[in-house]
Amino acid sequence: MFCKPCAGGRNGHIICYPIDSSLKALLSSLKFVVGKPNVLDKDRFIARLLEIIDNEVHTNDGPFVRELEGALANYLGVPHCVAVANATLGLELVLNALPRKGQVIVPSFTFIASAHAIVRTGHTPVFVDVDSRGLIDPQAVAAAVGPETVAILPVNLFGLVCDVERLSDIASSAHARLIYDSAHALGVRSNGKNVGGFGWAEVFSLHATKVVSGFEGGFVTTSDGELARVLREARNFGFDKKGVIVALGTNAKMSEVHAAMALTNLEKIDWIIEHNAANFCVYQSELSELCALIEPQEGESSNYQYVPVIVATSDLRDKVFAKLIAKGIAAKIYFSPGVHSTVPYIRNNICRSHDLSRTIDISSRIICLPTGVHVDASGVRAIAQIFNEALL
Ligand code: T4K
Repeated sequence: MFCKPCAGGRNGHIICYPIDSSLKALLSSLKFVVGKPNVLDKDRFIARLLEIIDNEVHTNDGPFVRELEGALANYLGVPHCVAVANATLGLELVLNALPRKGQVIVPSFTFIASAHAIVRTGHTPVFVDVDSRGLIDPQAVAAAVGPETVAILPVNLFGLVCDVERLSDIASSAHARLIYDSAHALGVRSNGKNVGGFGWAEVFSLHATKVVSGFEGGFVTTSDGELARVLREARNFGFDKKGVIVALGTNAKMSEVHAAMALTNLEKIDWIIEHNAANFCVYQSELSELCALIEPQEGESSNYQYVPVIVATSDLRDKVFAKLIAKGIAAKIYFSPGVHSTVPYIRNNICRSHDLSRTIDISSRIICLPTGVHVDASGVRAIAQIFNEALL
């Protein structure tokens, strides 16, 4: 038994679950796992791998990276797609491209990377609260914008979509850039429009746990050609097309192996989303009325890669989590605590200036249940049964 200080649990709270230091050992001991990678065509990936070896181009804007960028731009209907090593670096590159340093408004209820990227690029995060589904609250954003605001960074959490219209209006009147953290939202649509086409830029993750895995990886979409050029230079140490150093760049390039994996899985995205959607329907019908599944709203279509559920109290949430783990079901507590109350933010006094009561409440009661290609309807029923029993 390994006690992990709160990847899952309230601030300062400790939950014990059977984790070995090796992920392999963990996975073999568990039946259903939040974040188990979706991989559907191993042969096609291996064929591409052999091609990479024969090509002798392993990285540095190779043919698979270009093919992936083209395929993603086409799938999302966006003019520019820039592949990067991961979404965290994608966020950093976009934030570095802002015309000046200042405040960036961000929800506290998010993965830590959304906020770290802001701080690591010399900006100051201003944490605001979320709505009842855990998405940034536009009213809170409107109250928080000011002369120091350089950007608003909403998060399309769990493959749900923020209120893009209101956020766009607020950003334009505040002369602030709108940068979406869409790490969870590949394949998601809002009122017929693909996520990827909103704001100044959107940043997606291709991490192993996401709907489309590239092992690791990410990409930025934008309709701003100048931003796309800056990002391409910045991901490659600051070299321009002619090989001249024109910027203080970094190494955020995607390798050919990562691109080949992402491309192979992207070819199956429709199938994966249909499968996740079917699992979600079973969760909807099987989960007890004593909890609330966070669902897409009318006009929204999710990729259903996350199954977030709000439980009545934090004690009950912890009880359900422990019971699931004991039964070999690796649920996850995404996200707790809110970023504003994690150690580095408290230590550096970047905590809370605005009301974050919904963040505190949701993060103490949320739990995410397994889905993905390794879970089918009978698996969902088994998970729901254990979940429901633990609620009683
Ligand atoms: N913005 C948002 C809103 C995000 O959620 C994220 C990342 C980012 C930005 C940054 O994206 P990247 O820079 O990563 O591209 C995981 C992921 O590491 C992270 O990518 C993700 N969000 C976050 C929500 O989840 P952890 O700490 O939960 O990772 P870990 O290792 O516990 O894995 C989660 C589960 O997945 C486990 O139950 C085991 C399973 N798993 C994981 C891996 C890596 C597997 O079965 N196989 C695997 O290879 O953060």
